[in-house]
Amino acid sequence: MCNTCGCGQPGEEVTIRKPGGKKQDKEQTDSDLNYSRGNPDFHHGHHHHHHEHHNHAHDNHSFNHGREIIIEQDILQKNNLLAERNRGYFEAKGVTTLNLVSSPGSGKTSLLVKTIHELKNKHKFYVIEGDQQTMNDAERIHSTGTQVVQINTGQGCHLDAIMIHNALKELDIEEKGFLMIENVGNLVCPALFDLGEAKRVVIMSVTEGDDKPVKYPTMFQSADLCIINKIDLLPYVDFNMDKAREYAEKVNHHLEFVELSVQSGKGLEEWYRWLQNL
Ligand SMILES: Nc1nc2c(ncn2[C@@H]2O[C@H](COP(=O)(O)OP(=O)(O)O)[C@@H](O)[C@H]2O)c(=O)[nH]1
Ligand SMILES: [Mg+2]
Repeated sequence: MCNTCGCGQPGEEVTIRKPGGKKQDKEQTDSDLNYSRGNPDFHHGHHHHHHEHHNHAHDNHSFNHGREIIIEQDILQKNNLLAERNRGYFEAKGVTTLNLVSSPGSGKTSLLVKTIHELKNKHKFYVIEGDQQTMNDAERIHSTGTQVVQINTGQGCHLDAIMIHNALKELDIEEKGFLMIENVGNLVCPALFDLGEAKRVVIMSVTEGDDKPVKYPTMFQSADLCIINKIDLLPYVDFNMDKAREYAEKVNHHLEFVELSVQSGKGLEEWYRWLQNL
């Protein structure tokens, strides 16, 4: 279970695998990398604080609340340490890593598939897909001929640095390029977990409403670029572009914007420019 946001089940397993294999195949199953969220190393600090504070025997509400904060800080601190290790690895490999975050269905996978199709002759891409269940998105990326690893988080609502650390063992990064990490569709918890990325990209779509940035400010605060997708649907939905950008700028005045439609192709050039200028 994730003590930070409360997602997941105790002892639940995260699965990391590659597409293209026969899932029932013994060999494939053996090569699958499974590990428990209950990683003893990851929870060691939790135990330590538990005992340390129990000696004081103040078992009241405010004590419990204080302990929760300590556990949360401890887990995020461990995550940040591992994220820094991932970041060092990316730098050494010459890989520019992006963490793509959004609500479910805003178009992360569609954008990735389109981007890879259009830029794969110029740049090498690697992809890590995060979803609670299924290999669907990894299969979509695999069809472009790009190396991809799928992380299934089960009940977990976000990727963390240890999952990326483990997924990297399954990726053969043989040349410089871009590593695109598609996070689990969720505008809340992924904001808290640094994966070691160079840039964070938040994607919203015009069907979601223009007030997302003020409803989920942490995600917009921690992002470098905000893509506003599905502008082909603007004539049919009640979405005020100026308001959306104003709300987002209010929580993060450094935020850059690209308005685009993966479907019509409008605005994609600007996104490619941003990407290739990193
Ligand atoms: N109209 C329209 N639909 C889009 C666009 N981009 C993605 N979609 C659709 O939105 C749905 C969700 O897209 P997907 O890429 O799976 O979103 P993800 O959950 O963020 O990865 C799919 O049915 C896509 O075809 C777009 O620019 N315009
Ligand atoms: Mg997706």
